[in-house]
Amino acid sequence: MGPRRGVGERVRDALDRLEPPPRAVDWSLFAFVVAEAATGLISFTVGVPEGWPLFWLHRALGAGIVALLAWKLARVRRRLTDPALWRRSTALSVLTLVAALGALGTGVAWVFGLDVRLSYWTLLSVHVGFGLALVPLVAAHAATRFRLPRRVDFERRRTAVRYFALLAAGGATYRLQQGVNDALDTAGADRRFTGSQPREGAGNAAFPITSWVADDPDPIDRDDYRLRVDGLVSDPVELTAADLAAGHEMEALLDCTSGWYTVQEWGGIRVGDLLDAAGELDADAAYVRFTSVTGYRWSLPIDEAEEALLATRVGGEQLSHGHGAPARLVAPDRRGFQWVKWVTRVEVRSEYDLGQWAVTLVSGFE
Ligand SMILES: Nc1nc2c(c(=O)[nH]1)N[C@H]1C(S)=C(S)[C@@H](COP(=O)(O)O)O[C@H]1N2
Ligand SMILES: [Mo]
Repeated sequence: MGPRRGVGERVRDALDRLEPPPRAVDWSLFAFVVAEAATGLISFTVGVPEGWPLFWLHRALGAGIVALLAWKLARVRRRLTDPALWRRSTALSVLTLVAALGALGTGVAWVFGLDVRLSYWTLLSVHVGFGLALVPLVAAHAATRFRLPRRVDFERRRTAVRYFALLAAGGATYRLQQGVNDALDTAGADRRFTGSQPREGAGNAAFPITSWVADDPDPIDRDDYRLRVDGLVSDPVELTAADLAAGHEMEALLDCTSGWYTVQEWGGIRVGDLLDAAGELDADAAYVRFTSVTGYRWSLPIDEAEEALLATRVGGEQLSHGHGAPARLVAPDRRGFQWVKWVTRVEVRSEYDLGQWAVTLVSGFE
């Protein structure tokens, strides 16, 4: 029996035992960062609860990066603190470190329920910014000191076990952290599986007005407004705002990728009924594309689209301009960026619209 040891010492011992060889740490950091960017971006498209493992993986990888970065910093510390060892590439290394700490710090703070806004940006958007900057930085940093991974670095059977342990520890940390949130009742406690935090209340004022990137059109005059329903239909039509007030209602949850969600009662017209107004569907009809007055657009498979709502009302009020008046798409189980606002065209199509991904990023720029 040795002398009793403190918790800190034991954690350090456990970390020492898990530590992979230096080159494996470096390559793992690279791989984990790429995996974080991938899981982070893909998670933007996930709105159904069955997608939860992706969010857990993102958190576990993040916790893994904390450990990998700690090992790495312990090893290269002197290259940063001793001016005699500074090279031109040191500046890049420091920049990469800053981006990594920024991404980790904002990620952890977000998980703890911190809900600050930096002017237009939520903490989660800042996290995304750091994360996206980190990928090219890590790639450039790796290129300045490029050493191919050797098989021996990863070969030992223990390596796989170590990585599994690392991810499991990451998952466990997150689970533990949830307990802390619940106990302290922080804003992190009632977030969704996507990490989004609730915005309570009903109607226009209850939730933020968000544009994905730069969309900011002038208000649309209700009397001049026309909605075109066309594409693979027998009788294309133009409808007025009054035509859309069909009295259909639906409760649906809007979950924005900038980190908030709201449950609202939406009113308007079922898209299936909207399409009926344009006659028969062509046999090739497979998608319905919703296009905004700004050009912003998104498509849904036709079966899903028919169940969606083109909303003119929210929480018993007329939809406000900021929230997409005269009409916006309500697409249950889809992330917020797919809920097209200021819809002026509904088009039935035979093909998937790959271009929508680019358009949602650039629409609104002159
Ligand atoms: N035309 C258009 N529709 C849009 C957007 C946009 O930028 N342009 N932003 C989307 C995003 S990112 C979200 S989260 C929701 C936000 O809806 P809200 O502003 O009513 O809260 O609208 C979506 N619809
Ligand atoms: Mo969003």
